[in-house]
Amino acid sequence: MKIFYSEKHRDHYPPYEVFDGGKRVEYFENPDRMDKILSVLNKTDWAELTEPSDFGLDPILAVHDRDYITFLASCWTEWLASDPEVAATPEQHAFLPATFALRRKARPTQSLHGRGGYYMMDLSACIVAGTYNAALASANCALSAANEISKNQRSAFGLCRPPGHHAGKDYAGGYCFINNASVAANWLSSKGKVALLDIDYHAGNGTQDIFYERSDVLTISIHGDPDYEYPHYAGFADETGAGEGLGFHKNFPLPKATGDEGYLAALDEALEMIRKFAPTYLILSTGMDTFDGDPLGKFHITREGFAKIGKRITGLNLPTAVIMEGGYANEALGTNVVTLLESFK
Ligand code: SP5
Ligand code: ZN
Repeated sequence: MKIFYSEKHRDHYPPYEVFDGGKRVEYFENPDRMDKILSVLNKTDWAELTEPSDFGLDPILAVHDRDYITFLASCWTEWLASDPEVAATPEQHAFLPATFALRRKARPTQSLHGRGGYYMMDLSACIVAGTYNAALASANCALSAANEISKNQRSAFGLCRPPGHHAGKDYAGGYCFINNASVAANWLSSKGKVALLDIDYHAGNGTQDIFYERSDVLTISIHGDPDYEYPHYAGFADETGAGEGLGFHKNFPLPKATGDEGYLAALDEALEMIRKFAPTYLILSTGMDTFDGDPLGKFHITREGFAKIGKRITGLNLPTAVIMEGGYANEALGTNVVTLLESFK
């Protein structure tokens, strides 16, 4: 099985993020996550580590606003040039806005922080020097995996970092900048119907927004109920698509402490919807933060649970691009990812 991976993620390592209450904490979405996954993949005899191809900006701009991508591209250098304190100690800084474009008809104003608050939904998508190149490489890993399954391969894995499913058409958030899975799904959609199933612990708000009015890409997310969990404002059961896309989005908000059994019941419903939709391809947004003991999650999925999840999804018998999203219990992350992938290899 091809695993598309680029070392470019390493330079995207913000020195902190901001939690509720304004608390500065270490950046949970860290490069060590990839090392932990790679070390377990390298022990298997089926993981074929491959550099992604460069697809250029066109497939990314087919999903994201050009001005938003331009903001991502220049944010850090603009900030460095405008603030001597940042220029003196760049490694101690991360670009974040402190004012957000809430529910008003907002526009991205000229100033850098005016654009920041417009293009960012929270304080955990910190931009540093390596962020933009890491995000591009990450999107290329997803596109390369999509390309692989379009060429009759049963599966491929986009080992993407930074993750993508919280990023919308014109905003970053939740460690995500470019919505890798959506870019890949949109790219594949010219070749056939696509279902995108999101099994990250957090609701895939960005993916939901991007495809909300489309009927050619079915999007489904299984996650912690936004009533108690991040991203707080998307992922509710009554959000089912709009216009052409009505009926082509589905959320499964689940209660705190959901374990294997409750999770698999929701998964079975999701898989039934996918069978009825009869897509040509499946994109699997894969977060392992549903794991029992993940520092950012409240579910109790076990390692055996991940094996069952993988087995049931491969029961669809669809060419599948598995795309890495979240998962922060680093010590178990490699084993959990490989356990899930075992069904796809
Ligand atoms: C890709 C992905 O999984 N993004 C998740 C972003 C979550 N960011 C908000 C984290 C809020 C953490 N709440 C504190 C819990 C500490 N026990
Ligand atoms: Zn997550």
